[in-house]
This record gives sequence, structure tokens and C-alpha cells, in this order.
Amino acid sequence: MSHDDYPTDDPAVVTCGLPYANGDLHIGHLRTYVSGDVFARALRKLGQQTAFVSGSDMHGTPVAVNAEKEGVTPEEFALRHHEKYEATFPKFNVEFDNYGHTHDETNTELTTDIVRTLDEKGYVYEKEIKVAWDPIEDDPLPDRYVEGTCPYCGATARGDECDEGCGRHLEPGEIENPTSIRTGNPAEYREREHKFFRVSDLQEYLQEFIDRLEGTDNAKNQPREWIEGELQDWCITRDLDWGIDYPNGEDDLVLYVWVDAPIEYVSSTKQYTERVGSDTYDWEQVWKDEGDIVHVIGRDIIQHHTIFWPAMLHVAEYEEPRAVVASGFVNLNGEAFSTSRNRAVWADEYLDEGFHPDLVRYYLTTTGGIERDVNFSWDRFQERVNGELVGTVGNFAYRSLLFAARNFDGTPDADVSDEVEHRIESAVDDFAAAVNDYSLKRIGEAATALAAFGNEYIQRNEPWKLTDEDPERAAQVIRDCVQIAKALAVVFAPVVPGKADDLWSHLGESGSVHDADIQAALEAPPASFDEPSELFEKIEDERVEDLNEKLQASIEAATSDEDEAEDEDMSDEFEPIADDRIGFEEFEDLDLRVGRIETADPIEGADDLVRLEVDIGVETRQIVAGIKQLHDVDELPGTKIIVVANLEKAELFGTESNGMLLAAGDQADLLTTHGDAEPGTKVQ
Ligand code: B3M
Ligand code: ZN
Repeated sequence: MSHDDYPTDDPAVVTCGLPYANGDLHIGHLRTYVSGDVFARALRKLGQQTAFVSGSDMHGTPVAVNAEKEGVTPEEFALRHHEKYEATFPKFNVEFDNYGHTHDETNTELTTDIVRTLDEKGYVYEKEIKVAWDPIEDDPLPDRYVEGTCPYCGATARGDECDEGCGRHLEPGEIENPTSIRTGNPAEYREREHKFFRVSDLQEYLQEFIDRLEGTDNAKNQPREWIEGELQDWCITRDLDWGIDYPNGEDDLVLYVWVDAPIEYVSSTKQYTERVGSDTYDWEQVWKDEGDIVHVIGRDIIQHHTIFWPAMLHVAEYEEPRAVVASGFVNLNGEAFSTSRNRAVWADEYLDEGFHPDLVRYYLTTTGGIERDVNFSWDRFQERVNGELVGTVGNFAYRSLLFAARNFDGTPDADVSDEVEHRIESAVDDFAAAVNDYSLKRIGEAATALAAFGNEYIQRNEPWKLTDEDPERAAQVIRDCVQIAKALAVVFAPVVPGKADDLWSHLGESGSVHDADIQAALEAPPASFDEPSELFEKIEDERVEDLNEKLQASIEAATSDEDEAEDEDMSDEFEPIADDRIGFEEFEDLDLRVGRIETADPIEGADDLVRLEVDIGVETRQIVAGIKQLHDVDELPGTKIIVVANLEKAELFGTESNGMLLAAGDQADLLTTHGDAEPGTKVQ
């Protein structure tokens, strides 16, 4: 691998994090797959040999737990979802060169081989550890079979991951107050022998690796704290039936799902080579010699991709990733997608509504920078489709090609002007720079800005006035516009692959725009083409109202089921009032103040945390609060709150919190004042 600018002479592989084969896909899930697809297509446009691979993650407790709920075997359950995913991705023009799964033979063999190498090289040892166990059922409770409290931040966490708090990977035995999710029984810890990978020996390597790593800032910065701190060894086995057996496994251990999952990146590439031949694409060259490996993932799995995975690759003598591109999450109307609450726009539902896949691709790619969380709402969707795709891109392409077809039967016989040539060149440069900065948003903007220029150019030159007055000049202006339209098809192709192909055929081009490289932006279009059709269709207001109503109704239906269930055992809902009374003096020790939120910023990389600047009269305090998912962060400034002002300072996600705000219940209903108490006023 080199760190030269793309396109390099080395083959590249772009991978997407493997979806667990355990549920339905919603459009929030699509973000990383669309991003990976856009990036792979963009690299190819620049002329780099590129494979795009992924697969389904079949193993581990995320699958086993859900299969058990349904009463089917994990294999049957996972395969069903795998097949569904495999069929769904292409419907969104996410076209993997290979989409495998972790349970297939290729991955089982390769995983066994790599783990054997780690072992032979002395990087694996056995250790007796405490693992969670259900004492009543006498069952082991690995990973997602237990819930409890994160020892690092106190949030509710799963056995192997603090998914609602600090985002850390948790080792077996680390979670506090573990409870079985199967039976609700409090778990106990039992001694078991497990295998460990000596990640701690690789600290120096990982430090250098992270300095070299390219990609998004969150992926380059977040792991530093872990790598530079006390690097723990990594438990790579589990007491579970479902998974890949530990090599030469005399005992009943399987590998932890996070061992065989990333190896699927390699296996999937290998399967691609097996299909197309190593002369066309050589997986070994990529993974063992000189490939540019780019991982596109969600930001919750940065630690796995920047510590455990490169550590495994390094010891097994494979190539290291060149870049990790970690995307933010997608929210729906300002709140997290929730499968159980049916707060989602499902992938199938979107397609059933008859929307073209490229619209949501455009939305997900360009609404915010990839690292940022993106909000999806039908209103905003309409705004972006009608404004940019219909109003800017579609409008330009349609009016130019219609004018050209009607007046010149296609491309007029004239040269492209210097102005337009330069403008196209700069769009091509912007595109290449965006690829090199891993900025998918700017890849899209290179195209929309070109279309905006096209509209301005046509408006400025008014060719409709020139056809009679100065036909030669009219030919020249339209020649320019046709060239811009062609460049637009080429530059926009990675983001809207289907629509770009439509535009390509409107231009009378044969074949697919995806076979043309970026240089085609400046090559002459065919001399003749027919009148085009409109590229994009406007979304009407009534349609949006209808969609919002449907979404609301499905959320309400799911919520009322849930409320009914909750109502039944309401008495268990509230914790009993504490027995221990406190004296008034003890209460007076609390310094409670009225505060006013001045600024609120989400903390990058943390799922729930927001950094607040709070005016408490005497001073302004920085407070970190776990309310990101529960409140619209942009709406917080100006809100009056109650602050515990004399609480010890704490550090959350590397950010100091100087005080705590008071909020009620799981939904963090913020305590406020109902009169006009000023910031700083004491609460008593
Ligand atoms: N299957 C899904 C996730 O945690 C997990 C990714 C594996 S990538 C090698 O997002
Ligand atoms: Zn935590």
C-alpha cells in the first residue's frame, strides 16, 4: 500500500461493515453501504482498480439471541436474513463485487488459518477468567445474553459493548450487575478457561499504524486514547454453540464473532478473485502485498477496526488498512431509529412508495459530512429532491438537451469554450480532491455545483434569443451545455448511478456511464440524440403529508402496543421510595442552581453525549449530559435547567463535566423553572 494520492497503481478494496443477519434493513442502515458504494465507484472513475465487498455477519449473540426468540436455529435464521440483504442492496444500486457471509466455507477456512497463525506465533494464551452464567438455568451468558452496567461510564450496557454510553468494547467479566436477558435472573460469574490475543504486545505497532491511518477524523483520533492507555488483551473465544470453532478445538469454545467477522472482508475478496480470475483481480496482492484497503463502517465500531483488526492483520502478516471511514448515524425526525418502536422508514417501504433509490442515496451522501449524524425527515427529503435534484440538476440537463435535440438534433458542431472547459476541469479536480479527502459529500457537490453553473451559464447566454440573431453563437452555447451535461453524468455517477445512466443515454451514449472514466467528462458526446425525458420528478406537498401520517400511524400503533404492556405492570415501573431519610442539612449540602443553556454541541463519537455551556449566573459551566438521543440538540440553547453546581467534576468521553443537570426518567425530561428565576438563583 502507498499513501500516494488516488488513483494509485495498486489495486484497492473498499469494504462495508458486515450487517448482522438478524433483522430488517431501514434507510438508516443504508448509510454506510451507500457510502461504500459511492466511494468504490468514485475510485473506479478515477481509474483505480477497485473491488467492493462485504457480507452478512452470521455469528455471535446478536444472531443467536434473535433466532432463539423466534424459535429457529441460528443458521436458518441468519441465512434467511442474509438472502434478504443480498437481494436488497442492489435495489439501492449498492453493487458489491462480492457479497458473502461469515458462515461459508471460505471464511471458516481463512479464519481458522489466521487464528492458527496468531497461535503459532505466540500471540494467543489461555487464561482462567470469570464469565457471566445463569445460575438457575446453568447456562453461560456470553455478550448480548447479559445486560448490566458499564464499569467505565455507568450506562446500561450489553455484555460486550457499552452501546448506550461510552461506546467501549467490554471484555467478558467486565460488566457490572449482569442479568440474563433470557430469564431476567441475576447472573453470577464463573471461572472458565478462555483464549486471549496479546493485543497489549502490539502497542508500538498500533501507535505507528494510527499515525499512518487515513480516513475520517473520528477514526484517526478516537482510538488514540485506547491505544495510548493500558491496552488490554482481547478475549477471542466464547462459550457458545454458534460460530466458528476454535482451531483444533478440543473444547466447546467458538471464536468471538468479532474475530471471524472482519476476516470476511478478505474471504469475500478471495471469492471475487475465484470468480473473475487472478489476472483480473488478485486478492492476495491486495491483502498480502500492496492493496489500498478502505473500510467504511459506522462510528460505533471504530475500536474494532483500528485496534483488534489491524493487530490481527499485522501478526498474520497481511496488509494493514489504508483508511477507515466512519459514518455518523441517521436519525428520523430528530430521534433515533427504533426497530422495536417501529420508528423507521424501512428499506422495502421506501421502494414500495415508488421512490427511485438514487434519491435516498443522494440524501444520505450529501446531507451532512460523513462523520456527522444526519437527520432524515420526509420534509427535508422533499426539499432536497425538489430543490437540488429537480430544480438544479434535472432542470439543467432537461432544458439543455431538449434545446439541443430540437434545434440541432443533438450536439451542435462547435468547439467547447475555454470557460466551460475550465469549469469542467475544476469539477473533475474537485471530485478527485474529495475522493482523496474521503469526503462523499463533496463528491456529490462537485456534480451539483457543476449543474448550478450550467443553469447560470444558460441563463446568462440566453441561447433561445440567439437562434435567429446569431445561430453560430447559439450553436456554441448549446455545445457547451451538452458538454456540461455529459460531465455531469460522469461526475455524478457514483452518487446517483441509475440517474446518471439515464442522462448518459439521453446524450445518445452507448453502454454505461460506469464504464467511462473521469476523462470522459471532457470528451465529445455523440453528434445526435433524441429529445430527453425529465430526469427527476417533483415530490408534491400532499405526498409528504401522506408519508408523515403513515409514519406517525405506524409509530403510534407500535407505541400503543408497548404502552398497553407497560400499563399492566406500572407498579413495577417506579422504584420504591428510598427507606433512608436524610436530614435537611444534608439536603442543604446540595448546591442547586437555575442555569440557562447557552450552547449545545453533540460530542463526536459518543452516542448520547452533548457538551453544554450553561450560564449559572456566577459563571458559565461546561456540562456533559447524556441527552443527545432524547432532545433535539439544536433546540436546547435558551432552555432553563436546574444544575447540581457542587458535584465533583467528572470526565466523560474525554470531556470535562463541571456539574450535572437534573432530568426525570428514561426520556430525560429536563427540570426547568416556571417563573422568571434568573440563572444563578438557588433552588431550595
Ligand atoms: N456485524 C455490525 C455492527 O456492529 C457488525 C459489523 C462487523 S464488521 C466486521 O455494526
Ligand atoms: Zn460505558
